[in-house]
Amino acid sequence: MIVLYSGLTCPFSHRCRFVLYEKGMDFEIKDIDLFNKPEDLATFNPYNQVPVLVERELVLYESNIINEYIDDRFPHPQLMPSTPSTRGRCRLFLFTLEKELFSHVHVLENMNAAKKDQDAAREAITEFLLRLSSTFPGKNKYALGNEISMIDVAIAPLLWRLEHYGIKLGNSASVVNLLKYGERIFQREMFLEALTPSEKAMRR
Ligand SMILES: N[C@@H](CCC(=O)N[C@@H](CS)C(=O)NCC(=O)O)C(=O)O
Repeated sequence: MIVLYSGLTCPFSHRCRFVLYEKGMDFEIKDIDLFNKPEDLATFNPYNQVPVLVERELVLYESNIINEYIDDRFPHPQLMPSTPSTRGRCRLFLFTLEKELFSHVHVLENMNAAKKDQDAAREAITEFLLRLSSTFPGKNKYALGNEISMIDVAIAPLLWRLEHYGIKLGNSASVVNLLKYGERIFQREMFLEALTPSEKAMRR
């Protein structure tokens, strides 16, 4: 059985929990207290971070890598696109999200980060989301069309946390469209199932 070592408020763990629930197979989630990490975490992940997936001999870390593995192993519903070129584009977009958004999310998740660094992170996330919203998701229901994909999974934990992080995007038409897209993901039964109590408390 798949075991996921997961943080109670970690946006990266949130991605993996969401995928596990969407796939509807058997798994176990081990809630990890990041202020009191179990010793075996560092033996699984040299960076001593969650999420970590363990399945028999296989140990994986990095949320997007874990999620691609789960998607390969349990193909329904398929979250990565099916052709080599669309898969390539999807991976490139996932990379852009890590570079432009989640590098700053790391700062907001770091309790010891200086206030000026946290403010700069908020500003960088706001700027990128405003730019992104002019084309994304456009008229699509989800990022790649009518079906949920790995891109929706990757960005949803950030959209869920906007208020929690103190990020205000305003109410231009494109922002409203982006936020409605977020709501569409949040309404999925498995998105709600995958939330921890601490994550549920992030939005009223
Ligand atoms: N790039 C990693 C980021 C994982 C990450 O930053 N995890 C944080 C919690 S949200 C963590 O374990 N922090 C504990 C630490 O760095 O000591 C991923 O996508 O999985």
